[in-house]
Amino acid sequence: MSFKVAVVGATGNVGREMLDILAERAFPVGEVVALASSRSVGTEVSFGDKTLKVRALEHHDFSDTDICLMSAGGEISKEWSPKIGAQGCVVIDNSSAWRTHPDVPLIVPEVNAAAAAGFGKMNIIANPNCSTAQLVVALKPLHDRFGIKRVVVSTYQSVSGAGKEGMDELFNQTRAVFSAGEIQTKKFPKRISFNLIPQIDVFMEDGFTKEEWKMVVETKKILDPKIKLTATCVRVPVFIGHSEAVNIECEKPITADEAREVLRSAPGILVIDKHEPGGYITPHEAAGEDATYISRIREDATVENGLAFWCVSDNLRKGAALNTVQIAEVLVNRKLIQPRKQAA
Ligand code: 11C
Repeated sequence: MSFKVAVVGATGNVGREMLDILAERAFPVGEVVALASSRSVGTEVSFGDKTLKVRALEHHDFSDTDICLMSAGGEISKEWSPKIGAQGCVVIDNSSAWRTHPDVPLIVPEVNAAAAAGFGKMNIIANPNCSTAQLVVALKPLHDRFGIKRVVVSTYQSVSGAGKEGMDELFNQTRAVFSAGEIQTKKFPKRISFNLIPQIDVFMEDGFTKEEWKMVVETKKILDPKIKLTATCVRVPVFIGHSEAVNIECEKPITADEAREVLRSAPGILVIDKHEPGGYITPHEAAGEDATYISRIREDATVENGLAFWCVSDNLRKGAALNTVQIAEVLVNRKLIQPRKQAA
């Protein structure tokens, strides 16, 4: 059994990762179509050992495409995902456009795979924000065992979360520092090279940023609406890999050893936690990997049943492309979709 899969936004950071991950994980594809806006038509992208020529989204007929992996930004998704879904193709969307819609499941397969079955009203499934995805992978096993009441999280987010322009800005500013050139600031609100910025996305009325708000509402939708969460999201001069310092308060007593054991046997997680210099994971080591890494696990005695830990993952993979492909795997493995056109 094989599926026709379209990747929209195929020339972007995440779109290219989606193609790589489909090939790496041997997703059962009969045909893969790389799509983007008309200005990228003809650009070549890799899919395993093949090269695909990018075609125009607006000219693609989705009536025999089974799955569309969409990573083209919120505005394109708002316009196109419902149209593609109406043609019977299931859209797995990486943007924030549909995440809070009541008829759209928001899925992290290690946490709430069963909810994917609810895609039928719109044929759209949403992929969460990168900073939420790795957090809920870590919280889920702890919540199941100890009942998390409150989470305080501070993020250290890489520039690739802001796309290729964000990566270029860090590179160009760093080069300018060493060559006494002019530091130009375009993508980020302040200089990012040799600096950090306590603002990701726009400010909301209550003083939190939209990135911080997303972490709250998405964690509630994916994991448990009763969990209280407060976040401070910070951009750091790292190319790939988001890091998070997490404090949780639980209903039941929790020890660091118990938490380590629970996390070690949970899907998608690798615990690297030696109490010695370097005995933890940094974003540099997580880049290019699939796991969510947990380190620095320790009891937090300042609150009842408290625990602190450090959580790192590749934001382009688990935070975006990998999670999207894993959702497609859930659809196939749970037989929630069938190929519309049988291979000859
Ligand atoms: C960042 N987390 O690091 C953002 C990027 O809602 O999918 C992803 C935004 C989103 O800038």
